[in-house]
Amino acid sequence: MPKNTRPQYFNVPQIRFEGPRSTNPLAFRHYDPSESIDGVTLKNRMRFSIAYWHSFRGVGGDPFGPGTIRRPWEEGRDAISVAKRRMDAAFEFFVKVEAPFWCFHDRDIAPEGATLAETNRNLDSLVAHAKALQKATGVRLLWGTANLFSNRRYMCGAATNPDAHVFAYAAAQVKKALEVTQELGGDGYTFWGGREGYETLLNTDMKREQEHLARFLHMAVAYARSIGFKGQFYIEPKPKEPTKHQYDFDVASGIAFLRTFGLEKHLKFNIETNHATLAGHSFQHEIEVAASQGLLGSVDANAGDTLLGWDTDQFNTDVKETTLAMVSILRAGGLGKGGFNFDAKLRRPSIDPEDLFYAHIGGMDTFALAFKIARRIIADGELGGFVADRYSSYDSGFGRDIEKGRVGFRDLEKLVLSKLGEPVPRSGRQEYLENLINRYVDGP
Ligand code: XLS
Ligand code: NI
Ligand code: NI
Repeated sequence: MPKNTRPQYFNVPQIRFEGPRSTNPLAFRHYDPSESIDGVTLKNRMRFSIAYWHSFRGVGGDPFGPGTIRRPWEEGRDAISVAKRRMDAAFEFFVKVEAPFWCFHDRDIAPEGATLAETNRNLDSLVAHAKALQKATGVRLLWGTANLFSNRRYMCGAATNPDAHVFAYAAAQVKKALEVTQELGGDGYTFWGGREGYETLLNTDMKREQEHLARFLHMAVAYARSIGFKGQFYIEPKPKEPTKHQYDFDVASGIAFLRTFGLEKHLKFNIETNHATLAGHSFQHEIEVAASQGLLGSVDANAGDTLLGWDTDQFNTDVKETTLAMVSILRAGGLGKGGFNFDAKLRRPSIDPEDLFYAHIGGMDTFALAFKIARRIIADGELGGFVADRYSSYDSGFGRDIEKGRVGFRDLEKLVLSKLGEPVPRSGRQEYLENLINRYVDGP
């Protein structure tokens, strides 16, 4: 990456890889961006991305009080020049932590104006600024998206709003967001449900709302293709929050939704760890469900808190959780045009600019280490071999006939009565396998 010649906003040096023994808190221990593994550098393999909304718009506010985080570049009266300075700071950060990608919502980067036309003009001026910064630094856009949930007009949803006027407004907003994503060379575009869900069925026509959401997605895909956008579309499931019941509850219900409305050819899943756990699933479970249908797309790399029932969006430092997820990701052939986007935020008392560095260094190191461990687990073959052996009765004979649909209940009854008799139970060896995983996680 070319040297950043702009004014420096962070009093932190370029973060370097120093190896697992390093005790420098401002160094990578596992993420060596230039390390080539299986012919691909870690930088190109992990495709780490910084989420603009959390790291450059989040100020630590919660329902009990306003933000605690104050950044020097936020001072000033002219919203557009503040937005530009903020973006300069953001790109300095991306370069310093060697993140090759970023992600943003339209409204993260530019303020809304009094009319949609004015809002679009504001966005255009920040997109021009972003384009120059991308060119100067080599940082690219992993995916774009639109904020269809903060403004009051979207209080009852965007595509699922009972008022067609709001649907139309959201369509106009997403049209522009797609153009902007295309302009910045984005590799993808994400639809997270936002307020697409409901609080009470007393005032909701659920069937109609779901049909409207599907119609909206078809329109978005058609428009994007018409302007030559070749990126991947993602749907990001979440079971609850902000609405009590979100329509994209989890990957399984998302698959049913996509298939019902003929959208499965156009969208894959962007899976967020914290959304998985809020839905009562593990991160790995959601990845497996998507991968089993060839619909694994990208990852919002964060973690929830098992003791709290909301979307805490923390940086993930759990090597075991990420390793298991990574095993499933690698077996599925990786993320393709997707990446690991740190949709994660600092805790409210983590108010210093350095905290942004510690947070991302920890997240990057954890996922890079998980990748290396998962790769060894797969290469050694013991785990995979165990599972293959467990299902081997389906590889030949009547087991194969079952899988191929060559036998029915009559044949199988005959077989059991005449030949097979009582099955011999075999241990599932869960504890043995848990120890096996620990050997990799704790081991050299
Ligand atoms: C919120 C979502 C959101 C999406 C992008 O819970 O995770 O941040 O990733 O709109
Ligand atoms: Ni997310
Ligand atoms: Ni989240």
